[in-house]
Amino acid sequence: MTTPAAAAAALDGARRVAVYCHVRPDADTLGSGLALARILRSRGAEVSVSHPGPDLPSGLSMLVGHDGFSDPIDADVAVAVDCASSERLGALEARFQAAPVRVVIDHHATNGGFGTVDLVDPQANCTTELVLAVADALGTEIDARTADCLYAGLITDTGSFRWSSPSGHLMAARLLAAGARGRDLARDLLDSHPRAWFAMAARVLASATPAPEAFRGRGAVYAVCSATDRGDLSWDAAESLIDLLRTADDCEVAALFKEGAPGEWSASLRARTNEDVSAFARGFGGGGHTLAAGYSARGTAAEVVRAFLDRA
Ligand SMILES: [Mn+2]
Repeated sequence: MTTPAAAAAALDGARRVAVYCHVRPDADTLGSGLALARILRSRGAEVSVSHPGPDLPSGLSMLVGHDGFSDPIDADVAVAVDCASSERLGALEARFQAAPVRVVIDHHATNGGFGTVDLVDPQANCTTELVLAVADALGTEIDARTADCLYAGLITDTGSFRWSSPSGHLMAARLLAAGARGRDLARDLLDSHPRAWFAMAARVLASATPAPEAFRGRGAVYAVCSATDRGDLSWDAAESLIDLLRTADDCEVAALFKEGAPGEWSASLRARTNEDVSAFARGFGGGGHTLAAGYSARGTAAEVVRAFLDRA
């Protein structure tokens, strides 16, 4: 795996750059993509930022501003941000792979590299930390709006600094000093829900079921958010529920099964101390971090839960 300087060298002088974010985009992938675009545009490049959808999660309007997202341009250099594997690019995967130079910027431990230049550092708190390192290697100043984008990935991926390394706190200080709107971003990204969310959250959390034998007796708790549970709420409405489920103090692992289109599920896994849920998720074709991982599954809720319990 390469250094920020090597990624910067691949981007230095590129005239047309297509930046790609991952499917079911979160604040880290979108903040990374938007920040990198601002950095490269300030150097005169033409840059597109794209994501495979479904659509933008809520709370990001402050970041998107006038910059926005578009279809990928034909580029000299393609960049994938926060994607643990090329499959995470969804419908945009082939488009990314067609670029002559492909830069991967990511912090997932399960990322084996799928670019011609792979900047993959599992020690990084978030992908935006690596984007900042690339900007520094390019010698580009971080303006206030770019700082917003970078800060968005940092607060969300560190659980509001609960599990940040020292470098994450230093990065936060630097971004806030550069003009990042920390309070507003925390409110929009972490502390905002439509009123209908409360009833949905109550239903899903009330369905939480313990599996004390799972993970060699360390215990798991799981809950299901079906498309019916979600109702008219947007696809990302259930994303934050895993942060409530994982507070169960008698279970090492928390699992949340979220239905997108009927029969299509994404599973979020969290471990409280040291169970390697990324290894578990890899068994289902997924990946992530040691204590936070996920995978996709198909079937009925009962089938998806049964498959999980059979291996847990
Ligand atoms: Mn991330």
